[in-house]
Amino acid sequence: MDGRDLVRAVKDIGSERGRRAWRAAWRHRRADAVGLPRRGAERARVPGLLTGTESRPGGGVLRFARSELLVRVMAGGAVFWGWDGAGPTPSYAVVGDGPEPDPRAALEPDTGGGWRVVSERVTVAVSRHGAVEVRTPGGTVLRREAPPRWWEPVPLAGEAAVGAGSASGGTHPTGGAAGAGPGAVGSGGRGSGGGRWVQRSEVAADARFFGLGGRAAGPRLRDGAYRLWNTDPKGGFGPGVDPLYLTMPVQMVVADAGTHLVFHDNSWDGRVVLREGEEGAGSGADRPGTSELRMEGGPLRCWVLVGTPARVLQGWSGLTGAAAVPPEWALGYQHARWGFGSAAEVRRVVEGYASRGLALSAVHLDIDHYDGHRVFTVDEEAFPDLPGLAGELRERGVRLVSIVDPAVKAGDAVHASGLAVGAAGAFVRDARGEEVRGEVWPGECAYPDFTDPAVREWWGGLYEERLAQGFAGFWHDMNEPVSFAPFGDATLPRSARHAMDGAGGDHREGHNVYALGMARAGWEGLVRLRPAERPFLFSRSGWAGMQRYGGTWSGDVETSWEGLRASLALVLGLGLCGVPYSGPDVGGFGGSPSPELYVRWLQLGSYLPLFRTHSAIWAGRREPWEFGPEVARQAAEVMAERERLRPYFVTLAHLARRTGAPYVRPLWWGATEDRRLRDCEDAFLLGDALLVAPVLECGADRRAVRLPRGRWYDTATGAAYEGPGQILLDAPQGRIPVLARAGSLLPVRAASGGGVELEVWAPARGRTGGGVVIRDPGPGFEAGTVERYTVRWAGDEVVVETETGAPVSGVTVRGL
Ligand code: NBV
Repeated sequence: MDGRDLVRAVKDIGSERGRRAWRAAWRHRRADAVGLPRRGAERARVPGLLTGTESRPGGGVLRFARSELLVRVMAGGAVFWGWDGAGPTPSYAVVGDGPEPDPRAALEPDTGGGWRVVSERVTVAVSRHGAVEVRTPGGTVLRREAPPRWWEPVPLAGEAAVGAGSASGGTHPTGGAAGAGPGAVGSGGRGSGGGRWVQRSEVAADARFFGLGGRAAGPRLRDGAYRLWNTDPKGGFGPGVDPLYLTMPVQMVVADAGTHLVFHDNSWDGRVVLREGEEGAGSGADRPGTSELRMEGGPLRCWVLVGTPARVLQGWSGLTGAAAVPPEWALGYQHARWGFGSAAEVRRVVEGYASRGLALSAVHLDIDHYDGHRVFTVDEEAFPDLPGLAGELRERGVRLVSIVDPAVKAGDAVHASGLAVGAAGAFVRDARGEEVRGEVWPGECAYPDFTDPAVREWWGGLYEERLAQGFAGFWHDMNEPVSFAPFGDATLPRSARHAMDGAGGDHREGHNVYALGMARAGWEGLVRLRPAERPFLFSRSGWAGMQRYGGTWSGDVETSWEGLRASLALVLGLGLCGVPYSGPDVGGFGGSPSPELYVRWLQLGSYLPLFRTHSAIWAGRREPWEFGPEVARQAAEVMAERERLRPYFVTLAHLARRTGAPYVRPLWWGATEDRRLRDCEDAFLLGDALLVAPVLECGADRRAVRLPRGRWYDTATGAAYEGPGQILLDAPQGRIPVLARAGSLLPVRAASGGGVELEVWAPARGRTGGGVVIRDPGPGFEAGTVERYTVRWAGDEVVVETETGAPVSGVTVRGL
């Protein structure tokens, strides 16, 4: 117990809930004491020298004295390698059976006694000691992974040297072939035991790291240690807090020589220590950047994608699945609150927006609308006719969204229905077969095992009750998963058992994919229940591949200027990990923002995919009119502009699904060669057309904006600026600087009526431009049609044409 734990513990013991949390934490500690393998004497191992090779489709297997390595280049250019039997599947991240091997790629000898696989986009070279290099087709090294190191138990007297024991020196509870190497996993990943391993990599001295899921300290991940263990930080977070709810072993690395994404497909607890390199360090030689990944177990298997950021993310979405497109209404402004308290208060707030002409798309009900905080119930006294309320709101164009917590109160009806699932019931059990109980809002709770397909099916069916109550969207919370704990880890015991989709495993492996399974259960259930509608689902926790089922949000970001900055870092970082739809609690979760901070947050939030105000039950209000008339006026402008841009958000949502490109992109997206952009963290691109430069400093009334190459128009004044370079723009409280790229075209909502019209920003003279538009194809799963337009000068006029050269009229041309 550290100092923080102690303070927490003393505070908690005073209440009934606190006492129960104490008991739960002790139970968890005891469960682990008996259920987890003990770590005995271990020794560090490396693969040793290369002894032989064998060709396989897309590459081959390389045998070393103590290990073997499978290298495979896939059609489309993704590269996979796995140690000691680790194959690409089964995997919680990769869709289906994964891509096919590239038939043209073959293992061939490399210099220095190593071997390589050459493909159109990338070369992978393996040294005779087991170092793996990823090179561009031109031969530049993007990443060099040193031979891995792993720890295996020192065999007890009388035991065979390899494969006889687990990390404990005894039989591993998962039955995996622990001790045989870093990826000793039997069938290739799931259900593996395996010991600890470490993988050290080098990247170019100029490289910058991004990603690793949602990190408050990003988007550029500076020197430091980043843990891979989904965690509720408790009490809100600012930039110094790590890890948060949603971690992923996914790194995007940007360097002069090229961009690559690396994914270590392993859901166990781990730590990544990053150190940026330095050019001309010490004696003038470059010091490379380093990334050291230490995992507590699980397979050592890795994917690498190389190319431009757009290409890399396209490959990533091919590998891990296309992003769900939110329904059109989920791209509008949404209002959440923990503590509406009654249907009357919901009506009052909705009326407040309507009477001021402020567009409101959805209202989110938090756990206070449940009966006794129990999931899939309604407090009938406070919300006597929820379907009626939902219908009434729906007529005003406002959808109702429900929070859904995974923990089920022990003994209630949902619990009873879960107990009837399969032979053993739906809930996570400990190593002795007892149901694991934790303490959450409703009291003592059980936890559905979302790694069991039968449990997912049962859980998905429960959304029928929510749909019947009139809810149109779902907000998954507390799914790290959380069990309140005055000390130790506020989650399930690590020894708790999970089905792991048939492979069997424990919470050390199941923890990070728990929320991913919950998202899948919810998504698949909703698709079954309402086959004609795309579900709206977003989840606090998750893992690689979660975009298939929806998005995420910041969680309890603190109400402060640091919290505001962290909100942007999260959205950018998640987008680079393939999760394009997210956004913060506008105003921060737990406090009362000053009017200035509130407006700045609203301005930023209005350019992010999920645009939602939210706050804790104890926190100040978030309705714009609560901050005085000036803020109300400024907020009205912000919200009107979001409405105007809604068709653009629709296009971006569909493009994210088709191409993997996030709506919100770092400034270096199309210009990775500009090093200053790599370090620029206070602005972003929204699609191809807009550059948004939010004000993130208290008291600022202007700000510096770094521009990528090309001409940019200040959308407020129409003034043109030439990039690359830095400009200074006025940004009084009522204004967020937004620039439009010359030549860009974007769909906007027509001023009159709800139609869509095209807005074009004049190309520089002698240049052309263009853009794509995808209109909302309705609430179902239709892909929508891609309309392509070109923009060019014809004499003194800017003309817009369709793909077939037909002129398009009624376009607003700006920047002339
Ligand atoms: O359900 C209450 C809150 C919710 O409002 C918030 O958005 C979540 O991140 N929830 C966390 C649980 C309690 C937080 C103290």
